[in-house]
Amino acid sequence: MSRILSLGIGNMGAALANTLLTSNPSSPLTIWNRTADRPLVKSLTAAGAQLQTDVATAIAGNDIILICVLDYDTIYSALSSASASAALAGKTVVNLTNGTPRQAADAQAWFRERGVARYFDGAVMVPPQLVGTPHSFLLYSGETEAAFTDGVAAPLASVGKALYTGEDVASAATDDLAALAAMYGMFSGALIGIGLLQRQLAKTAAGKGNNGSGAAKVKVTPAVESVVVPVLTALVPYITLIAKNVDDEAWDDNMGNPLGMQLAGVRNILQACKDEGVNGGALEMLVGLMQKVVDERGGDGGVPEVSRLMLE
Ligand SMILES: NC(=O)c1ccc[n+]([C@@H]2O[C@H](COP(=O)([O-])OP(=O)(O)OC[C@H]3O[C@@H](n4cnc5c(N)ncnc54)[C@H](OP(=O)(O)O)[C@@H]3O)[C@@H](O)[C@H]2O)c1
Ligand SMILES: *[C@@H]1O[C@H](CO)[C@@H](O)[C@H](O)[C@H]1NC(C)=O
Ligand SMILES: CC(=O)N[C@H]1CO[C@H](CO)[C@@H](O)[C@@H]1O
Repeated sequence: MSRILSLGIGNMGAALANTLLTSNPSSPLTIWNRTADRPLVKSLTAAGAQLQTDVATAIAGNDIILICVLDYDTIYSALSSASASAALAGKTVVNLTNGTPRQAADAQAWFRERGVARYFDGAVMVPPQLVGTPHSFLLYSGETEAAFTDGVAAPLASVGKALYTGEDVASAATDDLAALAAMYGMFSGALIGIGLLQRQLAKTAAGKGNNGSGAAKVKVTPAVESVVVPVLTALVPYITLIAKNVDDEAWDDNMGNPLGMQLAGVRNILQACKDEGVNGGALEMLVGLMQKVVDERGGDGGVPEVSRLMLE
């Protein structure tokens, strides 16, 4: 049975540690934290986790070193001590800290120099409150799928459904950032939409004589719930069609939505933002790229061709 050490007891580290503890009460869990007197640390020790204040001793006594921190400079200096470095030899490190693909490759090299037997880089794809529930979902990459299945999949099964993304240690971070990029694009568009809704609702309220105080009371939730969310939900699968046309370089397939028509639509959003006093900056760059494709090839193609201009 693998003994697990959890390094980093913030919101996410505590959720991971808590799930490991409760799902397998017979197997001990060691935790290490940078800061004294964190309520999260105390609740874990109360639940049976063993707190180890010396990081080298903590590493030496365990097989799987699970890392989930926010900022890694000090953790590197803690792990760089001669005793901690020596203790790392032969261990399995699973790093669930969010980072860039390049940082994942650098971390792999750093841990390999210290004789770590296996280094996996991963990402938690849900917020802490969903860790350990049926919705929980994690990405892992590095080494081989067989090494992942043999050494890590079972001991960490309780924290969430695992997707092994590939032997390239950078692949989990890349997949994670691709999903987050899509999510933040959705958020930035939603914030523009909310701004337009607030402007219009405030005018409606003012027209009814609720001047001043009326503006503070406008509620965008009904329009977001009844219009914005259903439209977005229906369009999410469209991203797969975009991806397929990118893979096939099927630039002429407009999927029924020619770029020229879409460009006019996005220009309407930006014009409304100007008219009403809403910051539409997040969509300006997209309009510029769509216009460039239309200038080069006309307006009959599809949105996927914009991807050509994204690689700088
Ligand atoms: N929260 C989410 O919704 C979510 C979702 C998916 C992925 N993640 C990822 O999970 C990771 C952790 O996030 P979190 O929400 O747990 O953050 P958090 O609650 O702020 O916790 C940060 C943890 O990192 C430790 N830490 C920070 N700098 C350190 C250092 N230099 N040396 C040693 N320990 C250090 C903190 O220790 P101290 O207690 O000593 O400060 C704390 O244990 C991030 O990579 C994040 O992107 C979070
Ligand atoms: C863990 O992974 C992140 C993201 O790949 C990386 O930036 C960091 O340097 C790694 N190591 C530690 C100790 O956090
Ligand atoms: C290394 C370190 O600071 N460990 C602390 C972790 O939290 C516990 C309980 O809050 C402290 O007693 C440790 O000193």
